[in-house]
Amino acid sequence: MRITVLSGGVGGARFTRGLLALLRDRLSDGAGGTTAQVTVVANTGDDLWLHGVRVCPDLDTLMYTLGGAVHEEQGWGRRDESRRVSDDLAAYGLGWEWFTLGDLDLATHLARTELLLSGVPLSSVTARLAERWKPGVTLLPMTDSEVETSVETVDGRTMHFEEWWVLHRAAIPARAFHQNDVTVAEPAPGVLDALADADVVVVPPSNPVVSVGTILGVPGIRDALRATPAPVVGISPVIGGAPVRGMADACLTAIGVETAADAVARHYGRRADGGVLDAWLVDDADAAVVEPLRSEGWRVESAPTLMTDVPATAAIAARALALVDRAP
Ligand code: GDP
Ligand code: FO1
Ligand code: CA
Repeated sequence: MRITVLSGGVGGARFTRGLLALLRDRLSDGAGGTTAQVTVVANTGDDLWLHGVRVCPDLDTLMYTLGGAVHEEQGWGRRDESRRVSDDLAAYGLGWEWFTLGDLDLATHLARTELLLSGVPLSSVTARLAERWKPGVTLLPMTDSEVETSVETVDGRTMHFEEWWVLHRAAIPARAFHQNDVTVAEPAPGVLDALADADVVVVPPSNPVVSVGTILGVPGIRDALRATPAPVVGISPVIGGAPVRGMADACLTAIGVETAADAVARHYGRRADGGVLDAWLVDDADAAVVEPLRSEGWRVESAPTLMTDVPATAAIAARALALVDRAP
């Protein structure tokens, strides 16, 4: 069974961790793994150059989370991290105090940068780094070219997504999100095949705007999603009118979408209506949107969708796959 997931960082990584637990249980290979093949297409719009190294936040959150090395509470960066290098860089007055690199995390960025500078494309670099962490999935950047997200705020400023997200905590109202040079970007090798050849495609509870939306903005990916014979099922990242964590509400507001489980579904759109989804899983707190969406033709159900731990997340994944008749 081939499953393709479009993912940002924390939300998509935690979902995929639960999905893998479900697959290892239901489709066991008898050696602790699974016979299923999971491909994760990751957002790279958060990426940036810092201190001369290339930082890929969502790829690293996926790699560390699925590799068992992530700082669980933070959702990003390494467990057991230290900050000797970033503190010493601050002594030189370099970098931002609001966005720093841990010492162990820095090794990842140095390894990535060394390989990139030797001419290795990001998709191959990612595969090389994943050999160490063994995430249990094929981890693909959405594209090999640099397409950094910049945020245009309503007061006329433009800044890197990370500045808006981390320094300003998305508190400055945004007018638009732009991915630099995305119009000339191509899906990374393997991405289109992962969509065309999947038995099921999952849009996890990632940020619909700056994670999934950014992935869909790479030329060819949205069309491939609309064209795949695989059913496409999404899980709402909004519960009871609010994101579970982070500031996806600020992102949705910026593009004129209400922060609500049904509004996000309509934003993605049903494939039958020109959108990208066939089915949508909302939280029990939003059960009231089920009937109205069904009356519009949606295949939709409510279920517990808080990823409180791995078993709970595995159950969410099971409900999502069952919604499109792909329960393992
Ligand atoms: P990021 O790149 O680190 O922001 O991570 P993602 O874009 O992959 O996911 C962020 C989204 O995950 C946020 O909008 C959250 O609302 C959503 N999220 C996080 N935890 C949960 C959860 O337990 N359940 C649901 N349904 N959504 C969640
Ligand atoms: N988030 C923070 O809130 N503060 C930081 O100092 C910070 C550093 C950082 C370094 C590497 C990395 O991969 C991620 C980092 N993040 C930090 C998280 C980052 O903002 C998120 O992972 C996503 O980009 C938001 O979707
Ligand atoms: Ca992210």
